[in-house]
Amino acid sequence: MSETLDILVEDSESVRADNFVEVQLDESIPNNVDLSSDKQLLRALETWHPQYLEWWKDMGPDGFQDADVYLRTAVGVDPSGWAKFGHVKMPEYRWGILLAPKVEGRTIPCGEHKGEPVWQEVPGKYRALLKRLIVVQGDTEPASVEQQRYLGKTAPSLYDMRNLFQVNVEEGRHLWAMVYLLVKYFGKDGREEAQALLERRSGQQDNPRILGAFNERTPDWLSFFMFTYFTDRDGKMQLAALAESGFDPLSRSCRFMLTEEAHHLFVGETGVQRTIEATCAAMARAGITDPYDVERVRALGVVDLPLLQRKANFHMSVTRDLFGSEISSNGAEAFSAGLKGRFNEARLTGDDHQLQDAFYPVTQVVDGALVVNQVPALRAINCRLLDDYIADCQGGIDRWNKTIEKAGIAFKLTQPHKGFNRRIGEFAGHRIDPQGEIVSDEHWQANAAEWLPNAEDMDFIVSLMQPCTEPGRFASWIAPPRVGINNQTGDFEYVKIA
Ligand code: BYC
Repeated sequence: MSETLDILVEDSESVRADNFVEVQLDESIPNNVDLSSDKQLLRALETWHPQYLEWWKDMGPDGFQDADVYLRTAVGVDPSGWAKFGHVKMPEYRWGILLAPKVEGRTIPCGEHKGEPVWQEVPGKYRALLKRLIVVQGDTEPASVEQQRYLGKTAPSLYDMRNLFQVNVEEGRHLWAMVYLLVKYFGKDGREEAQALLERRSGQQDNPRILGAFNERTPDWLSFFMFTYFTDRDGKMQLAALAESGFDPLSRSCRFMLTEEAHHLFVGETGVQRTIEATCAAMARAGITDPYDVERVRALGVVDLPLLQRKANFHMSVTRDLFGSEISSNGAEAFSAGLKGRFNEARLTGDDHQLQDAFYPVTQVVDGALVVNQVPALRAINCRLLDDYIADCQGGIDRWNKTIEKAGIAFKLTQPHKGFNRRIGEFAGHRIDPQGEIVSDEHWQANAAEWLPNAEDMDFIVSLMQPCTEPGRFASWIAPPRVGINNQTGDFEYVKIA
């Protein structure tokens, strides 16, 4: 399902739940993988389940475990009716294992095994590589819940609070999806990895989450919206690449996860959009047209646009690091093995999907200058996915800019240069400004506060983050949504706080 289509479903239609495919909902773990016929697997998952609940209670939304939240629960995998809505206490959410339907006759879309039937079991010689991909994917899911743990307390409305919790429970379900694969297909190792997924902690020094961005803080709602727009979009791209996997159970898991991911992107895009709407409206009321008249804009209780740009710069740059090094032998290996494709691999035309003789342009720093070099395409797989990601980010940014333009404010949000503020890959260790100029360390230090959120910005944001929990009310800095979730009215009580 496309991002746009899912947004339409979420926003304007009541999602029907009467048309699902073979999902056993009344079992202890709802599933469409016939869990009850595999007693050993069922036992392993039933052992993991209480540990997962412990983790959820310790690290899930703080202070809201007893609240009744209007949540969407996946009850099937048919695109026309896969979810139902209702008030649920989060620890009682029905986290299930749902795979998209099998595509009969599916073949491996890329790499050395292109055209061979997809694997239903783990291909022995790629076991370690495949397990690593699943573990890395799985690790991001609980990490994001941990990062967002305290946000409920400063929610700008019950509508937003509900969206936060929806994202959180679905990240929990995505963890279940990866744990199912580990436990079913990787024996004892897999069970140990499933355990370790509950033990690492975002930001913890001794046992951190695997990837950098998932150890950063998500301290406020602007970070949350930027995270769900930019970082969940890495989720979209990576899940789409894994949905092309020759290991069919991984492909099917990721295909279904993508339907849920679309809502997370919607939360991010509309969250930033509504922030911009509130800013533009307040500026118009006060007769302010200069977006850099920051002091006066902030006095109105809204977020100034230059601050939004700095927030976006931060989230874009740390998320770009999640694609790994632009030139990577791991990336080449995963593609050649047929374990991970490019974005839309099966639908790409114009090459042989094996890329033995192909090249791809990669920007590199050579002798203090940025140079585009043609690099063997196999080794540049990560770079290509990153470039596709950067292109995919632009749609929402253009829509945000339209709102600013319509308000008559001369300001445009932009994406910084690919090399800006990077810690992984070709640009790591270099100071590159948002325009793509290589600058000295001294110049960077003198200007960083213009490019990335500074201490004053963070203090201001904290001052804005006052909770607003009366049904139908919104904090000053964010406009109400155009449509309620599942078409609910404006004053609907999305969260009944205990
Ligand atoms: N931070 O050859 P390299 C989501 C490690 S988000 C720390 O450069 P490779 C979600 C790398 O692990 C999607 N370490 O790159 C979003 C490797 O270590 P090992 C998550 C990093 O391996 C929001 C070493 O550096 N899914 O779903 O080709 C909310 C050399 O690696 C980083 C996936 O990422 C970093 N940023 O690519 C909730 C898909 N980058 O193995 C959820 C699965 C690299 O030598 N993962 N390293 O110890 C992958 O496809 C790959 O693991 C990566 C890295 C693309 C992440």
